[in-house]
Amino acid sequence: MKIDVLSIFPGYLAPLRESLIGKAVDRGVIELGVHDLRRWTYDVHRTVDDSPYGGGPGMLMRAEPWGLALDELAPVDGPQPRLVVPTPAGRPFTQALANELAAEPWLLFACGRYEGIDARVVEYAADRMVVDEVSLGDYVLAGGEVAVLVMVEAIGRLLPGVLGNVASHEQDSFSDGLLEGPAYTRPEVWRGRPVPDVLLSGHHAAIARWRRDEALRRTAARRPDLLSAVTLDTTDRKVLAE
Ligand code: 6GU
Repeated sequence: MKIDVLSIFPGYLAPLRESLIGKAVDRGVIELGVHDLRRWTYDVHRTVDDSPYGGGPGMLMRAEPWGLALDELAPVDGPQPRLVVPTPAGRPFTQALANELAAEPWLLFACGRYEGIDARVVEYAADRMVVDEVSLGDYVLAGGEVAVLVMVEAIGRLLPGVLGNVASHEQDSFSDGLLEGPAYTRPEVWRGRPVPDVLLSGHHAAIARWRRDEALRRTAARRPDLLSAVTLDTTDRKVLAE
């Protein structure tokens, strides 16, 4: 997968060269390009922002550098990326959207400051590429860069060969619509706290049932909104009624 990122703070994207995603970049599974938007400014001060028409606080990003950058990275007569624009005004970033984006051959992330980018940039891009304005949640970040780190990590770990253990996708929180319950490793007793007996029993069906019960209880306690989308059988309902 090709991933390009446009930002006025390219250094903010350095963590994409570390750890799991960094290894995928080193191995060529992800072809990463991080680009300084100021490369497409031509005034002496390399200006990327200006005050909003109609007044109001803060600054907006000017359309001009964005237009030039998009035209150079994705020429109009060539293949087009899917453009992802992080913004608190976007649609929610979910595991389902991560799965969908992981199936794309080419993603281009456009990082703006939170007051945003001149609205004509997204309109202009949408004439030739699929554009998603995406939000991580109901809070405001100072810019899109950290959101891109989050999204690229969520997407990158889904790419074939990036995670060592492919089966672990199927056990992720959200893959069955529930939060994952607690997990334990050695020692069997730590500071007086034992691992739940069932996990040492070797009884695989009982372990699976216990894990489901814990996932159900945790989801009911922390994210009851998720339960309406989950198919619950009689056993599940009994556990939740306890
Ligand atoms: Cl994706 N971007 C910014 N700038 N702020 C956010 C966000 C994204 N999601 C929540 N807040």
